[in-house]
Amino acid sequence: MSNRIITPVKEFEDLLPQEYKDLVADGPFFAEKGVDDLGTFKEIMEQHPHCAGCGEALGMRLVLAGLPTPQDTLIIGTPGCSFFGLAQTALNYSNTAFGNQNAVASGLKRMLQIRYPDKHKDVVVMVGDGGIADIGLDYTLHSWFRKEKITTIMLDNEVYGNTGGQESGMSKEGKVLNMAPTGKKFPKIPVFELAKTSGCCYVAKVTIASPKKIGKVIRRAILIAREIGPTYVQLFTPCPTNLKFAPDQTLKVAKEAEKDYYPFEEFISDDAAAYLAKVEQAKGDGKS
Ligand SMILES: Cc1ncc(C[n+]2csc(CCOP(=O)(O)OP(=O)(O)O)c2C)c(N)n1
Ligand code: SF4
Ligand SMILES: [Mg+2]
Repeated sequence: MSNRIITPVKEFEDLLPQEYKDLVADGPFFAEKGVDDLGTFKEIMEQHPHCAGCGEALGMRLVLAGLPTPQDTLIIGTPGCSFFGLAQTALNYSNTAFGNQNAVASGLKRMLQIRYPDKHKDVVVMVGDGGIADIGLDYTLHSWFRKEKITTIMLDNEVYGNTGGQESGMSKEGKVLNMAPTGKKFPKIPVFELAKTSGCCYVAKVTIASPKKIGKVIRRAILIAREIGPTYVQLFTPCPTNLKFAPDQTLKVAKEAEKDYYPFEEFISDDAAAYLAKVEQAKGDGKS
């Protein structure tokens, strides 16, 4: 994409909202911006309709700030709370039938590779834990088996937030939820481990309590998906409304989880590590 596409023609400039003009003038498009630069540029997602203290909203904001080339990124979503914020971002975004996200993303990526053979178009799935670990698990795993060059990001709030609190495969064992009154009966599904054994070349587990790490893993995941194969990032984004903690405790909850059962983990295949080293050496950037 060229910046001519987003730059308003003189005659229409007055008609565009200030938000748009700010994005053109100070946004992350065609600029080397990342999580470390937050506060110095106009962000892709600044306002959202999520509940106060929503971990997903913060997670999405950090992921979007970490995209290496947002102007050439397409986000694929599915029903769930993430849809609300993502549908109003200044990015190409498409929603799918629940659970179909990795099938749709696979087709889109293949089509873009044919249409733009000399360009990287980053296709990024960003959906909830229910969308990946439950209803979309088969499509997700098969996209990994097929080695589709897409990045999958799970916003793991350990519940079906959008539909009022059913248990998800990613809910913790024993967790009592609005619609799991006697507690979840089995442990979190090991999607992180499945990703490693199903073909992903880069896999990371991180929480919203570590913004810099999010920036780093998103960048790595997207660069590696361009040339080597599928990548997966599992991001803990706790939901105050359904996990029933005060909205100002979200970061504390994430930090405690990080110290306990949600530690930072990263897996990188040998070919992905070699590729990443080459890309970063060529760019001479310190954002790895
Ligand atoms: C085929 C289908 N089944 C069920 C639903 C209803 N539905 C919408 S969102 C959702 C749960 C989403 O949970 P999750 O993926 O964890 O996302 P969250 O809302 O927690 O972010 C469900 C069951 C649907 N839209 N389509
Ligand atoms: S229900 Fe939970 S995940 Fe959904 S918007 Fe509210 S806080 Fe966020
Ligand atoms: Mg969820």
